[in-house]
Amino acid sequence: MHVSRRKLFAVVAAAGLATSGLAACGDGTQDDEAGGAAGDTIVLGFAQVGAESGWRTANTKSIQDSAKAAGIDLKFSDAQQKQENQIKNIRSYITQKVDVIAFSPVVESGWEPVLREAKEAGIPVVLTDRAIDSPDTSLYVTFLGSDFIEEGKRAANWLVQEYQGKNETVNIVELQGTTGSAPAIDRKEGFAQGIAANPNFKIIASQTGEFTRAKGKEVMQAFLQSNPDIDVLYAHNDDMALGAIQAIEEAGKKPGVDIKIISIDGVKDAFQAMVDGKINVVVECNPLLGPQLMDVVKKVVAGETVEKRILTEEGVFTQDQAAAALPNRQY
Ligand code: GYE
Repeated sequence: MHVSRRKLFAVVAAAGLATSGLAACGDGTQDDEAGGAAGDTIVLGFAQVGAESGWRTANTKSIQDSAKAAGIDLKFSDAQQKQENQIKNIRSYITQKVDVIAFSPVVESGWEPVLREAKEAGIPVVLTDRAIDSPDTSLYVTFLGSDFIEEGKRAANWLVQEYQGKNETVNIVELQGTTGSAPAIDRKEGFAQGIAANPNFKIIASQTGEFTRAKGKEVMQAFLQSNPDIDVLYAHNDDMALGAIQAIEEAGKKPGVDIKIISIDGVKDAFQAMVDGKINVVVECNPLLGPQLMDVVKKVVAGETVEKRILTEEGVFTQDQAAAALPNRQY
């Protein structure tokens, strides 16, 4: 009997079996042709969040480059930070009968219906970069990405060290990422946990800057107008921090000195800002998920087991390390 990759996945998944190498022999059935590629070529549908940040640009490039290198036929879409678009794009991959769907969920909630459709069609789904909040973990094969709570804690740890032994109030403003997204929720929470033990740390304003430079600048301008006494900016990503730097300079203050800046991601522009003394610390979040994603996709198609959670490894960089690290930054 001829069994397509998708049906095989459904069978393996339903039986809860981990079968190695079973589907390694591509079958070249019509189902495969329907995926848009002939024979053994794996077709991957990737529903990207958007192009909101330097991190995202690097992430997209990594996925495109590594699909090419792995000989995987990539169907790519950009949802412009809108969940409705992303759902539409995922549905279109289901209709096209791709072999695997991967996506970076713009927000955490509201994915069950479309992921159930994928499951019923026997198409495995891989979450990359951002998680969903559904308790039904059978809706996806694995989640590949960073630990955003840990990143928030690392950001807070730097602050705790910086003010160690000083008994003064520290007024913090926070630029949050996209409302409802895993990195915005978790980076907020991790940071709050990290500063909780010391009541001197006060978050006096916290608002979304949607992970973009333009919005980061706009919200920082508003923060500066209503709060004359800001000591620290905690930005959930570099782009918002870079936008905020402009607002701070336009207000006649020195970023990195008058207002200390903590950021997350670690794109080159943020390293340059550290070298220039304008950002104090960057918690790294690695966007180069492409190679790991292609490995996972190949394994899933081959019927091999993959870990339910694949973590990426990341560091923390301060101004004194920035100049040495800058030439080697890949994004
Ligand atoms: O930090 C931000 C991007 O989901 C980790 O999304 C990602 C975040 C990243 O827009 O720059």
